[in-house]
Amino acid sequence: MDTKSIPLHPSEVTPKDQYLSRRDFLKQAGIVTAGAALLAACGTSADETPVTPVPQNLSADQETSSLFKELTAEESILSYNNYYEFSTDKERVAKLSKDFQSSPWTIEVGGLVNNPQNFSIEEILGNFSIEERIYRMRCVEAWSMVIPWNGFPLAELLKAVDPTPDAKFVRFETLADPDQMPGLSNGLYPWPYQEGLRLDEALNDLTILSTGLYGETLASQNGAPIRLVVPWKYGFKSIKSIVKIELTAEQPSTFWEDIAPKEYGFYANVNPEIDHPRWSQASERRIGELQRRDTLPFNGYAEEVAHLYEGMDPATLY
Ligand SMILES: Nc1nc2c(c(=O)[nH]1)N[C@H]1C(S)=C(S)[C@@H](COP(=O)(O)O)O[C@H]1N2
Ligand SMILES: [Mo]
Repeated sequence: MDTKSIPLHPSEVTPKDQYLSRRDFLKQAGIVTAGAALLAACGTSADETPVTPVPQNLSADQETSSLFKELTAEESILSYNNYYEFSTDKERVAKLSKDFQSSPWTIEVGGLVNNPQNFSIEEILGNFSIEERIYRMRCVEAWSMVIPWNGFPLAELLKAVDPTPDAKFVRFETLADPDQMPGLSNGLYPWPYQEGLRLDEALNDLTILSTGLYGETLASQNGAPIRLVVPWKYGFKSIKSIVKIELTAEQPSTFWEDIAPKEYGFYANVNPEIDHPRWSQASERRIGELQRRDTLPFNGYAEEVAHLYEGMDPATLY
């Protein structure tokens, strides 16, 4: 994928137009990679200065440039959130998570690995190179966004801990701190929030750990300081504020499958043809747009991931 850009770590919140002009500035300074420069050249950028493309995968670039035009406003990404540890009310999460302590932070990575490690967030930012990935995000509730994440492939972190041949799945866990997370007092939910991927899904290049979006450090409501992003699956797979990653031999339990196994499965691949028992998944409401859009198989990433499920019954992949 040529969606990579340079690491960006500004601290203040920047609206979308400033983000776009900052990208332009970086392009003029000659410090964006070819993929990002090309998408700025054919995207919505005000500066139409031609750039010299280098040979690369054109279909990936065309894809990226069309998504660039669809970016959801940063304000919406920061104010409409699912994060049940804080609230089930999407519009209250930002306020309730305002004082969340995401530093110091350690992620424990272990289980079936030869080299278990605890990483501080500073070690993660220092050891892995942060790229930009513009991805669609499709919630199982049938709304969607397009988000410019900053992060790095989960595969890089997994390589560092060296999974043993017995490792077949990856399990993730969110912090569960009742002093900071008022939603945890709801004892109906099986805290801590946990998620899982098959190892080959976790190693796919589309799967990232994100530490920011719109070039800014990740906000609490989006899962600071580090969260998973798996763009071909419903949003609930993209677990926030991760404290633990464990390689396992067995398929792990997941938060939503525990609660309602007939409604939310382990795979949760976006599929417009498999309806949720209580609503259709054929179309979606893109936040910031008036008309609904058709939902795409694998959320538009079939080319990259459909091969992972060859021979499996799609009815088991909801
Ligand atoms: N720990 C945790 N992770 C979570 C959730 C949650 O409630 N708790 N909600 C999920 C759901 S349903 C969605 S759609 C996305 C929303 O991510 P966003 O608020 O950053 O857009 O986060 C996912 N990750
Ligand atoms: Mo969701």
